[in-house]
Amino acid sequence: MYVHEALARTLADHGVDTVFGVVGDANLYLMDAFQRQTGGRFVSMASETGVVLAANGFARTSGRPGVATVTHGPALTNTVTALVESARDHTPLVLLAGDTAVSDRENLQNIAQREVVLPTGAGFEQVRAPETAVEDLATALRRAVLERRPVVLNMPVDFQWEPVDYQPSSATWAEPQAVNPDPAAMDEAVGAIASARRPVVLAGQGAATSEARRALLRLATRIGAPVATTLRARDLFRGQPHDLGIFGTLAGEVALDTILESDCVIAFGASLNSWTTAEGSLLHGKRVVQVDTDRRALDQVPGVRVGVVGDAVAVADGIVGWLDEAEVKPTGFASPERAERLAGSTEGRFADCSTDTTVDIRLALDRLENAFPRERTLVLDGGRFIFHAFRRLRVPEPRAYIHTVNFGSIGLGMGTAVGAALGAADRPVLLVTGDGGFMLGGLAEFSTAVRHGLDLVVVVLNDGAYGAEHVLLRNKGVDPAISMFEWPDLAPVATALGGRGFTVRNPAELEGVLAAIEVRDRPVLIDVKLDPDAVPSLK
Ligand SMILES: Cc1ncc(C[n+]2csc(CCOP(=O)(O)OP(=O)(O)O)c2C)c(N)n1
Repeated sequence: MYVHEALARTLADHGVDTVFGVVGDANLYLMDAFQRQTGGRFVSMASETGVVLAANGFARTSGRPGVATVTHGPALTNTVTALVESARDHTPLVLLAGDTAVSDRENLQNIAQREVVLPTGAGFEQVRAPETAVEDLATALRRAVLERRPVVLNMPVDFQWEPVDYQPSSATWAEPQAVNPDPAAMDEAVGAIASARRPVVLAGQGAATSEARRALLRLATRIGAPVATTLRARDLFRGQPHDLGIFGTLAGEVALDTILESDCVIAFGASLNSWTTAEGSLLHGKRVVQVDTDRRALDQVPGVRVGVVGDAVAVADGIVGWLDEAEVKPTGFASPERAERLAGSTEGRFADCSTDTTVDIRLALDRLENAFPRERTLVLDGGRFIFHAFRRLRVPEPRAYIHTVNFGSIGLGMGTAVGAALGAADRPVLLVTGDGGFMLGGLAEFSTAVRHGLDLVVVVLNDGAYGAEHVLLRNKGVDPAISMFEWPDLAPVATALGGRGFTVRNPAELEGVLAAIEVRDRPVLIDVKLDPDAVPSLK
């Protein structure tokens, strides 16, 4: 067997059935063998940025490591932004990158690949020799899962046609285990919680599982605490009467009042970053108990009084047990009145400023929220529209929300959406993007979605501008012309690419299109025309 065949076999041995890629001379035979000899699915993307983004989206929705492949040199440099995004997203992902033969000094595509990769935050594994290739791939897969980040496997092209004796290798790693907390830390935590009058339970991405949800709700009920999440754990408690929604700068009015009133925050698997805490102000003067499996996550925030290393379920249940033993009474903070205030909140209401030729962004999002299937995957690109989208669009569970702005880049939504659609094929994907982000990174991968027949609706909130820059210019009294664009009409472009394109200029057209997309037989693009001066500023 040749090295490229052994690598393909190793992917299959590890349960990898889908690889996203763009092929070139350094990964071509590997992908051919993967498809032909193992029956794997090779998903060809339009660009290498899309390759890594799609693997990221796939990993996010499927819960399995994403696998991607590119050839050497410019193909690898094209992945840099997407690698940074995936590294900051803590996504387990392996990028199989071809590399120029060491002896091939004059090769146009030669570049020091390790030096390209390391600043992105991704790990790097070298295929050291033909006979270590299988082991090196298994190591890359294991590292990606355990380190929760992308790992680039660097595969010199000259090894790939070397014969090897294939020895199946199955990298194994221990399953995640419950980490029981230190009794001394628990004692301190229980002390803080038992004396709280107005506690709130906060879940972050590290506690966004259904088991953690149940345990956190048991704790919240036991102590009479409203519940909240970070952005990344959004909608974990959806439907609960005391769900405050997102804790932080995105909190609604009643939630914010509740957070400000509270005297104790018990945070599970949340990094307590500056958005969650509004630069620390939301935790000011409160007792804070922070629970995380990773000790490094604790005590980074000024004012955290008690840090507990432990699994969310073990700690939450442990706290309940200790409180029961000490016969501590529940507080009345999660009162029926508070639930009523949360349910009856009128925030989000607005005076519609749609016209005959433009739609109010809030109306567009609210109608979309109601008309699009509830069981969805939601992918958001970046831009000023995102602050409206964060507040108005929901997901059935945290894993269905795909964040693409960990690096503050626009244009990463479309590639990510392709992978997200394949990772959770039972849910339609809703991608919401600005016109700038779509033109920067979306157009080419829309055609990928068409080629692979994905169930995807792209909504372009089209203000004909880089809205984020438009408002900056307006705020300084500068003519916003430099931020304005006369893009081609996107609906016919989407149709020409093989999808179905719709233009929405007013609320009546919006209704017609929302009815039309109930039946989807190919990727859809809805170009919603907005007035760039009528998008309210939010942060
Ligand atoms: C890769 C990249 N290039 C440029 C920027 C700067 N930038 C931030 S927001 C934005 C405009 C986005 O416009 P659009 O997608 O239409 O969304 P809108 O702001 O209009 O809602 C730009 C260019 C960026 N964040 N990332």
